[in-house]
Amino acid sequence: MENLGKHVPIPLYFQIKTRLLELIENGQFKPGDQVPSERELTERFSVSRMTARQALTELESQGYLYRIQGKGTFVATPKLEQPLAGLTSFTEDMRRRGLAPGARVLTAQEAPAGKKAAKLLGIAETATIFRLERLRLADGEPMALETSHIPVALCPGLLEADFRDQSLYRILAERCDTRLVKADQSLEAVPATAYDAEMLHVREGTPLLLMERVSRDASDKPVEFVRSLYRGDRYRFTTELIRREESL
Ligand code: 16G
Repeated sequence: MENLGKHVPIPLYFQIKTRLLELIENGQFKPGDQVPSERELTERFSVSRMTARQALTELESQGYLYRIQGKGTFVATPKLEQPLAGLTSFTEDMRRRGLAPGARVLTAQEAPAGKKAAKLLGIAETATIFRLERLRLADGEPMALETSHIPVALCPGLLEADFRDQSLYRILAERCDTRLVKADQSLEAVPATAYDAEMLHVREGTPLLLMERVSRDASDKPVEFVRSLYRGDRYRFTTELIRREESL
């Protein structure tokens, strides 16, 4: 790596970060490779330990690097690219990438819908919903925390299903002949709470991508309201934009 420009108005930590990023992006550092330590960067670039740390910490929080206590800092596998256009299930998404989908069931219960779910699902607040909270895994690694709400009247008996290795969308189709064909979805960034952080194996405060989705069947009936928290360091959402008319 070349020396830093000490007389340019670009912070030294940022210059180091950019150098490392170039090496990752052009494949000289591959996923799993160890990158130079704080001490090595300090010596190599004649900078303070804090400067070297800041470069590594930013790359870590942006998902390019990960640290193993006592071992060092390594290049992370690239983020999963997920198109926002299609209505797919987690199970389908992971299989398509050649990853093994899995889930840890955190809650599976029947309960009154409550205000928000009732409004979004178009049912009474006192109507019973099936509430399923799952930690979604890809090859055993936590990817998302997902809480689904489904009116029990639309598909009774979900409580008996084993959601550790079964797709909710598949069960809805097979048991209740319910197929989801469209959805409204929002996306926003939120910081990980202590609970999210523990579940998703990230640090508290790490940016997560919160998606809220109401999915409907062919008759336009809302079937599920889902709140999904995706790891911001493992996902990149993509979308195709089409310019429909000029209004300049
Ligand atoms: C996806 C959906 C979620 C759906 C789940 C079903 C997003 C943001 N979320 O994670 O709404 O409930 O898939 O997955 O895309 P499953 O069929 O594998 O249980």
